Amino acid sequence: MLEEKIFLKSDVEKTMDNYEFLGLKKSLEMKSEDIVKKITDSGLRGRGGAGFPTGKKWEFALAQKNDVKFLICNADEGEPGTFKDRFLLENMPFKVLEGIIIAAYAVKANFGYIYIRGEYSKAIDIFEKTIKEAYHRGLLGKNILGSNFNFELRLIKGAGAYVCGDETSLINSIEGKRGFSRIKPPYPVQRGLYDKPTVVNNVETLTTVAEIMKYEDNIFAKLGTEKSRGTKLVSISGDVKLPGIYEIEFGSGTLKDIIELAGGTKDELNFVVPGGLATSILKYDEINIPYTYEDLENAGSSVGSGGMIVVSQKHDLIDILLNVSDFFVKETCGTCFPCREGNRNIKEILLELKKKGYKEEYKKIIGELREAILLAARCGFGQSSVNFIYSVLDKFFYEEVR
Ligand code: L3W
Repeated sequence: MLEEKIFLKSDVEKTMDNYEFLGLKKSLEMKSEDIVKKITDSGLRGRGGAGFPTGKKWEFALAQKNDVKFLICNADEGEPGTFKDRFLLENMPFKVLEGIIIAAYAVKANFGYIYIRGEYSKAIDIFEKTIKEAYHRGLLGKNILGSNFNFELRLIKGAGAYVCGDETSLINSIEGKRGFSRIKPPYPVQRGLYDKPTVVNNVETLTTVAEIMKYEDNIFAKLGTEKSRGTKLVSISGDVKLPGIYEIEFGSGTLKDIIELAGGTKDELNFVVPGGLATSILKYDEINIPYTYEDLENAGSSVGSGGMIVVSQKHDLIDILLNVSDFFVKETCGTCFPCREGNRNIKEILLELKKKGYKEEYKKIIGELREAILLAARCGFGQSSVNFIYSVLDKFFYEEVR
């Protein structure tokens, strides 16, 4: 039976008095370059969904010689099925804060923001108090913990737009503009907030950084597989008996094992969404694969955000498709017309499917729309908006037998 591997969830935080900020203290004694190297060597990849190597992003940022740089913690956790950042913000806010300060020091950013999803009122409350207390204790502001590093951190509440989880929309939103995505390149590390070099990292990524920096040895790098290092928080929901947050060492078990760890399915399994609605589904007979970036990619899906949704056979597939389609129609920011109009068209097709029954041409048209959106949408959110719908159609719908 697969067991959780506790790395990130190691400290129980109650008050700042009993939290040591060991990773931060060690980092402040190191040169920025050495911290960046340690994170590069750790093999940590971004935990927001795209999996970009964190050390590489920091290398790019450190190489920028601007006087003003920004560090943003992306806590706009809007990916359906994903709630691991909320867990971290509510239960381990000091470690989240620690990761933010370490990252800022490593890339030489003196200003930062944490952008928290507006619906996360408890997390916002906790983090507001955390920031206030951190200023009081010299963890934020001038000469942090007696060093010559200065860092100011502000909290921003999101206003309920899914697309603001995209780093460039999030940056626009902080600037007071509409949450529209920007064209990349330039990447935020080159030109981000107020056109200054900006590192945007996810909550889980930064929290993991704090834990990595706590140890002399790079123990994170020794966990997991060659291409998927360390552990990952998986938030499991849907038709499992024990939904919740599980910390999984990459490669230590299969998707099937993870479902069993979460108590198994309530009814006969139909399919699994491995990493949030932006990822393609895997059918009940495709889940006997190790939980790693490489194995999920080989299977045509992705680790994504770690938001695993388990779906049993008791649900109507067309209703699910319509529900998901509705989400993307509402949440597309509308800047790129293939995403805006494509998602609207897909909904129309699904409504027709519900009324008249399945036709093979539906899959073909939705496949072409997916291709067009993938080519033309500016942001990863738009580009991945049809993955779920197309993969369900592809794997479950045939004209002869439905
Ligand atoms: C510098 C290069 N930076 C890629 C960076 C890029 C981004 C990350 C992944 O986007 C969306 C995006 C995220 N020089 C770079 C570079 N980067 N090449 O790496 O980018 P990429 O291109 O691999 O993926 P993408 O599909 O275009 C993905 C966002 O997803 N994301 C989600 C985060 C969500 C949360 C949350 O819900 N709280 O954190 C994760 O990456 O922002 O918009 O940073 O700039 N040559």
